[in-house]
Amino acid sequence: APTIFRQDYTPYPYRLPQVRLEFDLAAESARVRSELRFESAPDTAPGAPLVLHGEDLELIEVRLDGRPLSADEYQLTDDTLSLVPPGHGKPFTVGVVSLCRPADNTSLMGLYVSGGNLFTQCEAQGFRRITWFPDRPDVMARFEVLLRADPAAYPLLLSNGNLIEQAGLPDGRHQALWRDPHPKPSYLFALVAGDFDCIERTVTTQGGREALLQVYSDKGCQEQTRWALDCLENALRWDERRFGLELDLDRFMVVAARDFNMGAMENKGLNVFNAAYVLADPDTATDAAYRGIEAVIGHEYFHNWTGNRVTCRDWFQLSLKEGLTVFRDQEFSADMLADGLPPAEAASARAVKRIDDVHTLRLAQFPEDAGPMAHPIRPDSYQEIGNFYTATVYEKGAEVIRMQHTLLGEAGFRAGMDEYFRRHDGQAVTCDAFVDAMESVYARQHPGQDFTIFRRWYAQAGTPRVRVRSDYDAAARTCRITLEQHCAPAGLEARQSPPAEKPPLHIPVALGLIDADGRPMPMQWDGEARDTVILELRETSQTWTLKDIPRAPILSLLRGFSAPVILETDRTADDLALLARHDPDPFARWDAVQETAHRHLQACMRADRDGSPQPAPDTLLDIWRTALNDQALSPAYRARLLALPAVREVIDRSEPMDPRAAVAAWTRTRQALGAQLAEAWRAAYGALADDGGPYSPDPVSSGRRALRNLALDHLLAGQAPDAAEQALAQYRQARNMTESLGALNALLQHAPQAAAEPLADFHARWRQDPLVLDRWFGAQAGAPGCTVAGVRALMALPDFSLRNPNRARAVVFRFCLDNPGNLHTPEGYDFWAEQVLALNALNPEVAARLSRAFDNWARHEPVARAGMQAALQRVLDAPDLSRNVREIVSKALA
Ligand code: BAL
Ligand code: ZN
Repeated sequence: APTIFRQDYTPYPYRLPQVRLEFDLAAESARVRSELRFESAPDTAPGAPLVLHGEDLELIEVRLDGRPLSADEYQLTDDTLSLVPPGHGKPFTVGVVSLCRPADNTSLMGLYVSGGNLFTQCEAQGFRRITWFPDRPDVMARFEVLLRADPAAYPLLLSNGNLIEQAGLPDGRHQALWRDPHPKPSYLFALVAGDFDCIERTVTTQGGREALLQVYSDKGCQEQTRWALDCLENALRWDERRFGLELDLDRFMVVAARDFNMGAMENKGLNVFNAAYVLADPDTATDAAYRGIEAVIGHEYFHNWTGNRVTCRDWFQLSLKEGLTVFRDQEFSADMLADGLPPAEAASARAVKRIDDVHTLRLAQFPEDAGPMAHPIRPDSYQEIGNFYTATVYEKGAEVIRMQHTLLGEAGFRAGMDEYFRRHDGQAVTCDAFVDAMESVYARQHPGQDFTIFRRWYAQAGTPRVRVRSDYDAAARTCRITLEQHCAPAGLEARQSPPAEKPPLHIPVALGLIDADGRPMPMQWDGEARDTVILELRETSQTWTLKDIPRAPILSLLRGFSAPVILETDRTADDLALLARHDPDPFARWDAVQETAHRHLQACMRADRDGSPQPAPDTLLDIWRTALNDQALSPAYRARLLALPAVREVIDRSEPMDPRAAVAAWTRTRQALGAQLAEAWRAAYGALADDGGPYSPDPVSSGRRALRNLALDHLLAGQAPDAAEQALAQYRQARNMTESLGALNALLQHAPQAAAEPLADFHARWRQDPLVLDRWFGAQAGAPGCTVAGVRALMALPDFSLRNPNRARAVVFRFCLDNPGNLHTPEGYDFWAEQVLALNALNPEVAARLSRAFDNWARHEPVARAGMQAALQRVLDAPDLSRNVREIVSKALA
């Protein structure tokens, strides 16, 4: 497949102010008639060729200004339709009639069938599977859309914008005309046709506009959409409050689809959602699912400004909207968690969200940045843009926005956002346009300084490492702190010869000091005493001297995770233990516990390898015991402090990566933490019992459930005598899905023989509910007792289908990502290759995601490395490989 380069961008030669589309919809075949009204762009040479994109379409007719064109008046390739417009420089109209086949579309890109209804997914390049079009984000048009269909099969006909009219037709069908007042690129187009339940609410925006909010779902699911509607209104209010951004539509619709490749899609005024991010009630959704819905509803809603009103010039700029919108949804979730709590508890609630987000970044993005697919948040090239909806573009992109927030402060960031919209509302722009707006504020705040160095975050791949040295001078009462940065060539950078130059980045490092008794030590900074200061590292190495420091300090570094970097420090185990008990910054405190756990786990793996005795987890035990018993800490926060790093993180840290050794070390450590703290776990389990009130997903009660489930898990891990009975009792008495699933998971992890009965009960109870059944599948596929034979048995069940992405994720992905002990076997490698190829034939986007599981094969120990390499080669050698999968595996093997 050809590689597309960011540097090759050229503007589209025509403007497209107005588009009219007519759809004759049926599942087998949809006929689309388009009328595209073009104008020459300012620099267009007369008669410049007009190129439209199309994929898997049957072309019926092409017209130019109403005149049908003969086949020799246009050129058709596999994916383009080109013609030479009249050279008179005046507006002209191109009309195309074509057919697509929704029922045959298993890729879930373009127009497809799900649960008997019709949906579209157009980002990034799905619109070209619907009709011939300049399918690129910098071509923005006003859309008028007429939908016609059989009212029995498709009683509801939805598209973007406002419903203008609806009527019956003489042939028994009906039609609906929609007009979107806002110009938009084709990737934001949507149509939905089918039979749905709907709940709705009218709200008045800050500026006095009445808007109708609606949530559509499968028949019978209405009661499960109330939380989503509440979240939507909360998102609308939050964006008004925090950013002064108002809904610009009379109507905002969310529709749940059972089959969806991603989480959701921000189509203008008609968001289409994976049902997993819409449907929730206490019986069927966990606390985490409630929070996930809030985050995704917020995310898509916030795109209405950051993405839709100001969109991307080209797909290399994806992080312009995604990094920024992830940052916004993270802040929304944090504010919702903290809402109404007293200040100290609010800070802890926000920290819990920050911890979860950083955990995700380390789990998904750090390995990406260390592998063959590493790319800057603004990539320079791609073969298939669908492969670049990555943790780097999204999560690291959000960190890059967050650093700008840190450097500017809340008020400065808000001023930068205001400036961004003032300059670019209604435009398709680059990441630089955003940084320019932020820089204009920063330069006012810091005369003589700019973001020249900061911009390198958009251009460099790889996770930077920051080495920290400190030197206390008791006589002078000074502490010198030296920060040194380094970022190894990553991804394509590493393949350049000579390797790419990587000049230093602008890295904000939040620093606090505590003394040997755990007390904060304020620092003199800008003429005032501060507990936390931001060191702005801009050079390869820089030193700061802190004055009036009365005692030797212990450094609390990267507070709040102020930059997406890896720290290298000479902090001792004692320093970390002190921070783990006393750091007033809740993020840094959690990180000190994580670092202590990591050090222990790596020591266990080393001991295994050397055949020496296993180290005792004494320090970790002490820290955990203190945290577990510390009633001053919220249960939600304690649940984070007491979570071991995920096995995948432990694998990622080992050199060479050794999955089976990491699983062994992790399992033994959890067992020890369970057994040796059994009394404390039992006390916590008892104290955190449900108070019998009605279910609420609020942070306090969900925090209690999280810690209680963790206690149960550790009691079982430590083989406490009555733990399995306790889990069975919890399952039987559960009053919500968080409790049921907590019990089921704990049993499957540690006492699988006792899990048979609740598993059968769960299946009998929930087999009609696809999202809950996904939980049943997922819990089993991720359990240590699930071998390749086990996962194949799950796939042989009649409830299993590879065509439904959620089900594929629950079983195949869950096994390949969360069951390293069983994946890393010869049968596991065969299984992975087989599933990548099976998915490749159905759904290239989903297949490509699974193919990423072996990204870091070359960093593994020899046996795993050879097995993964052979499996990758088997995939690469297979016929009919999609562009998506080919890009991933060929880069992995390059
Ligand atoms: N734009 C694709 C889905 C999302 O990030 O919201
Ligand atoms: Zn997004």
